Amino acid sequence: MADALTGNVMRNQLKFCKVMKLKIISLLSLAFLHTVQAEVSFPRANATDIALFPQQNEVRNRMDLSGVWKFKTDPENAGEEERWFDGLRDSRSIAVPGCWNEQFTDIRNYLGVSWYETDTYVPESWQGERVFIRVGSANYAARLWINGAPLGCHEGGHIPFAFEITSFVRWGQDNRIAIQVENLLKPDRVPTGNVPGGQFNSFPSANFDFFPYAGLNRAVWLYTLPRERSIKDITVRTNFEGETGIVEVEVEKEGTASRGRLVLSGEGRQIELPIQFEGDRAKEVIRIPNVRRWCPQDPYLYSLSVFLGSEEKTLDHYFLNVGVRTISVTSRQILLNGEPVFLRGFGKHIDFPIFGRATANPVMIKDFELMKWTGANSFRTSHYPYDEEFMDLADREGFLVIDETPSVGLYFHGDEDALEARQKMSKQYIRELIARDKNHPSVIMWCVANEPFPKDIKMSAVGGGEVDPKPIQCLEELTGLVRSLDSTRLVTLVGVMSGPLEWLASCDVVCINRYWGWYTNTGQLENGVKILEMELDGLHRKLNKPVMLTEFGADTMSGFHGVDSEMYTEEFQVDFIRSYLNVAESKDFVVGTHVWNFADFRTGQGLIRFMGMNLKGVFTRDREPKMAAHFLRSRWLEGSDDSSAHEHK
Ligand code: GCB
Repeated sequence: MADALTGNVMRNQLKFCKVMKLKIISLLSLAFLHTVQAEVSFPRANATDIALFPQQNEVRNRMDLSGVWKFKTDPENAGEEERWFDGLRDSRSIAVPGCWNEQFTDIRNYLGVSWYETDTYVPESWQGERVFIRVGSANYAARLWINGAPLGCHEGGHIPFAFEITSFVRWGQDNRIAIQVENLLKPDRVPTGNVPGGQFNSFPSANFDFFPYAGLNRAVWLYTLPRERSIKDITVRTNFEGETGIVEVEVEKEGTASRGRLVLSGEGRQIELPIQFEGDRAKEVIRIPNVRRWCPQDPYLYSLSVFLGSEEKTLDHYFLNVGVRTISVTSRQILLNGEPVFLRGFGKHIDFPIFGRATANPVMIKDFELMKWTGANSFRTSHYPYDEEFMDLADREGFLVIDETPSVGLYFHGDEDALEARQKMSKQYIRELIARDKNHPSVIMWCVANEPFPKDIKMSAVGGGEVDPKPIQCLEELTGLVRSLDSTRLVTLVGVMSGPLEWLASCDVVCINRYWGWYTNTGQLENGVKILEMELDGLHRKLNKPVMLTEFGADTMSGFHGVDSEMYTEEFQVDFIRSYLNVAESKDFVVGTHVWNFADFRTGQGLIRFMGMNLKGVFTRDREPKMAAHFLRSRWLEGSDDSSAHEHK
């Protein structure tokens, strides 16, 4: 029986791969036409400059530059030579944050060079401070000018970058900020695009399954730091000794200050401790008797203020929320505060009509509301880091987050230089993401890649066979880098269906995406679920680690019903999700189930994406529930398996 199933699996996989390889359109030449190269005059952003989000307090200032900016596309890439950074002519208006593909009617698929410009007044009162610019996300590559002078560049979307602009500022006057952004899809970028023989036959030719929304998708800030002495970074690590919470605070500073203090408050108590620097670092431990532990049922946050200087004279001050919790694994469980926890929730996207992938705070609030409404306690930031506000909210709402880098669509064959460039980018993303998110109690696991793709997927369908050591080495480098930067959290990468299990060996939790009964064994859910069961047992037997289903789901047209549970009907989606949950929950080594996806989302155009949409959401793109959302609520929140009773609530 197992052999017959395996044979069937192999045949179906071959068919799947052939379809995927059909009609590969090579747009490489177009991509390279517009290659923008960094020069000496454009220093690269430094990952550590994004460690602390801008704050307004008695010593720091910040200014949100969100609003309507000037915008102009530059398909010939002539702007730099023509000095567009001195002032855009014949520009149009664009909202920042916002992606250009959704705001205009004529550049939906345009990913080439574009220019943004705004003028901003910098008050005289800021003179004497250090002034920085922080760009929340420029997808994909950006170069900045201030008052016509080149400032710096950054590569990689979905993650902030910052530059000091003090020496360029005109105090008490308007200052012109020009940002050039381009989002060309290339095999040496991460995520990858225009990959010969790539995974997705779609237009635009992304090697990933979501629309490559381009532009300034998150807010741009100006902010100040005290000139002579400032706090550069704070790292908080938490633990317990019995009922006492241990909060280790490491502070990194710049400049001459030699001391400061920590003030932690919560539960009506305040604990104050002096800190003394050795070199640029100070480390102190705060002990909280009868500590309140952060967890989904009680996401309690203590307030921590870090001061530089003396009580009489504050030189710098930064505030953080602190959730006291631990996270660890055994061979069958994830332990939160030493207790087993099961992750129930979703793989998500940041995606909404007109906003595209840009910050949309009401949508963010709604998403948390709806996730709580289903009874979810967890989500993955598939397939890129989300906005800082999103992570703050996860802390406050008690969600357990798998925080993912943008390394989706990785592959390890072909051009060596491209592989090296991708590996470098994946490492850069890890450094940036950990620098940005390391103090969020909600983040329990870093994910270094989604579905890295083997050259010959059929070879490794059931494990065994010859395994190429190169990908394993690349992936181990990534998980190793995470461990060297943060030993207090778990690390994983998410395995593709039929990917070699050897690739998953360096993970703390074996995370897999599975679509048996959808992409293979199409429509035959019963067979699909049998394979899933065999596979889960095999994975745990061989790797002896907890396993998590990070994706499973079925495209479903909202309002589409059938007497028979057929593909695309709401009934099929419920059956699919129910069958997978039943199998997963019957295994004591399965530690979580994330349904793919929380909501329908925009993709490129392609044969398997009707109307350029992935329809696997349990909510529609505008957040209306499908039957599956009611089903999950019954199951997760009310412990019942009856979706029909809740259909029309
Ligand atoms: C996957 C990918 C995800 C896709 C999904 C699908 O395995 O990780 O990005 O959207 O499958 O629906 O095909």
